Amino acid sequence: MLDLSSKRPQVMGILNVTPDSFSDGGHFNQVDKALYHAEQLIQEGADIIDIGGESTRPGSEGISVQEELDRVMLVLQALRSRFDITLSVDTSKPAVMKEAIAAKVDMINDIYALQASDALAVCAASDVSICLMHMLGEPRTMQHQPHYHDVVQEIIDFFKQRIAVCEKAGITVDRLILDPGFGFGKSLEHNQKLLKHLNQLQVLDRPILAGLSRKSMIGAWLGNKPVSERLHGSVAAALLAVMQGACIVRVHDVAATVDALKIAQVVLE
Ligand code: 9MG
Repeated sequence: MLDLSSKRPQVMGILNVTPDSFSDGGHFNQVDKALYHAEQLIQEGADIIDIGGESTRPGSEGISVQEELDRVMLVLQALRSRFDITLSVDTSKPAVMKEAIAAKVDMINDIYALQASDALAVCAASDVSICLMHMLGEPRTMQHQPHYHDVVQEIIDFFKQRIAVCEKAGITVDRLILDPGFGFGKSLEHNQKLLKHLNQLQVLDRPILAGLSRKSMIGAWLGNKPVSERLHGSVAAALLAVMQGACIVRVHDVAATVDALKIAQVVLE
């Protein structure tokens, strides 16, 4: 389970282990490349590493259980044996959750908030922390005209319901971390409203995780900048999320985010 007793916000470094994540002309195998990247994230000050084998980008198609296990498990096992760091696996598949839990993962990060059948049972039989994320629809179609009457309130209602379902399944509330799912079935306006009013999620009395790093809304808010030019905007968004009560920020650019959060801590303490 995650230790969130530190007053400092935690930085979760993103470790994508999808085939397109590392391109080096084929000099190293995928596991070595992932380990090298993880080591960099740790040196830059990451508190948590989030390992993901399946793309969740808008429009992306899913992969099979076996494919995801092949991508994630060797990396998870190697990281567990080499580094003393909190490890999370980003998955929605109960079979992957089960294997990751057996390999001593600390947290399951589920963009489907344990809605796959068996996901609740698999997590209930363990003591890992669980990040429940809100998403409207599924990655393939989620950006097709998402609609809410009140995006913040509807996300709060969704979490109230998911927390009740988790508790009924035997998952104690102290294991839950909540994430409003920036960019997951949300328009630019929804994302803006959500970031501005993120502190309202504190009514749920659970730690909040926010992931805005390099996402398309950052590019749009900067006047349509490509992914390669979204660093500064991503850092600003992470800082805003923390100032609105987020305890964990999920980011690609760990060093820059850690520095920005240190400044906030010194000044706002
Ligand atoms: C896997 N993944 C991609 N974006 C994410 C986000 O914003 N939050 C969480 N929890 N997972 C994410």
